[in-house]
Amino acid sequence: MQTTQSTEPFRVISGDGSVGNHQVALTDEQLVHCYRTMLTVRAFDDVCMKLQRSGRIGFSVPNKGVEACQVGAASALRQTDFFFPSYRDFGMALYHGVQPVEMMHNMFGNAKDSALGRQMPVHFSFVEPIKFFSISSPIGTHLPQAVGAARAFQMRGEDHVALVSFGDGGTSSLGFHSALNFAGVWKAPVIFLCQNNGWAISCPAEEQTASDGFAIKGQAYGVPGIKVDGNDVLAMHQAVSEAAERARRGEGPTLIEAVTYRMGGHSTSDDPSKYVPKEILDQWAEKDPVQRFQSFLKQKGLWSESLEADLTREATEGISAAAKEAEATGAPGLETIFSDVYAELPAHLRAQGEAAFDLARRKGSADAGDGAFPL
Ligand SMILES: Cc1ncc(C[n+]2csc(CCOP(=O)(O)OP(=O)(O)O)c2C)c(N)n1
Ligand SMILES: [Mg+2]
Repeated sequence: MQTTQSTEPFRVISGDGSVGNHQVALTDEQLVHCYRTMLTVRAFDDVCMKLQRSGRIGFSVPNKGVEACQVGAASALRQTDFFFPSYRDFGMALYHGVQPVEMMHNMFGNAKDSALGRQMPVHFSFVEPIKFFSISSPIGTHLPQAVGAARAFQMRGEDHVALVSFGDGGTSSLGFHSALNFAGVWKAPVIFLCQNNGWAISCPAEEQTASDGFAIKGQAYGVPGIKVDGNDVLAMHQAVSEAAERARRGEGPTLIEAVTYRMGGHSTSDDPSKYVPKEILDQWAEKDPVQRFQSFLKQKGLWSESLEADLTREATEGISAAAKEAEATGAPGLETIFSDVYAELPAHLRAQGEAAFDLARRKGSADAGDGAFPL
């Protein structure tokens, strides 16, 4: 596997879907599940975009183009491993069995949201069926958290692995450097997954760093780096599997640079047509990860038109039903503003709470607003 900007990333599935002599490690059932998850990510994005544009939710983050990174990586890990995701990674949760409706509760910030509306939309956190840590808006803060968790596994003699996922922009954060340093020194069982999707909002990856790509940044910390085709589910699966095996053998962390492309906006607050060159977008559309994986499934004899129709219907109907259910679920109670932090509420918060409840009793609770979000 290669590390530098100037070399080609590790790839398994060619443009026509063939894999040559490569041994496919996933079962047929797992391969179809990868495809199902990618289609579900697209359906979730699509519905959320419509919900946001019609003012029913405040914000969303598109994943078009980066589905193979998330799904390939998740398919290489166990449900008992720990995920420290970025906001473009919910395919990892879907792959391991989190239900779309649980995600939709977060998008609406309702009473069934695991964060009770205290987080932004797309900032999911789940305890079951996987340990999917609360997504952090501040870029790079979750990398040291993942190393801390990995260090704890080591000290307790557990064989879990922590996977932390972040973007090309995330490599400029302080958290990236301190996390790689500690992980290298401790040989912590952590996988750093840098999804180089070409952009950090409107800053192109080539202006993000003067180094020869991102995988090479591990060298300074004694962490091996590899560069992988992030639009290739099987290459991602293999790279993350090998990194996880290394970590479980006690050989320490790996930095994986997954080369991919963000084919949509940064978020629903962004207009990428202002800065993404159309000809580059067209080139990446040719490498669409969902199409590539579909071509592979065809070559393997696993794809049919009826499978496509069934999976598409399952994804779109499932997400629409989830959105309806989440929209119909009430908002968290006003008292939840004050719960879950202190075992005993301090006097000043008690006084604030009483004032808020009194106001609500006299004036009624605030409604959900007009959907505008100040971001
Ligand atoms: C510490 C910090 N600085 C700036 C921001 C604003 N911001 C939000 S997303 C983002 C770009 C991140 O780009 P990248 O890490 O490449 O991830 P991508 O969005 O491409 O997946 C920035 C600068 C932030 N959230 N946190
Ligand atoms: Mg990026």
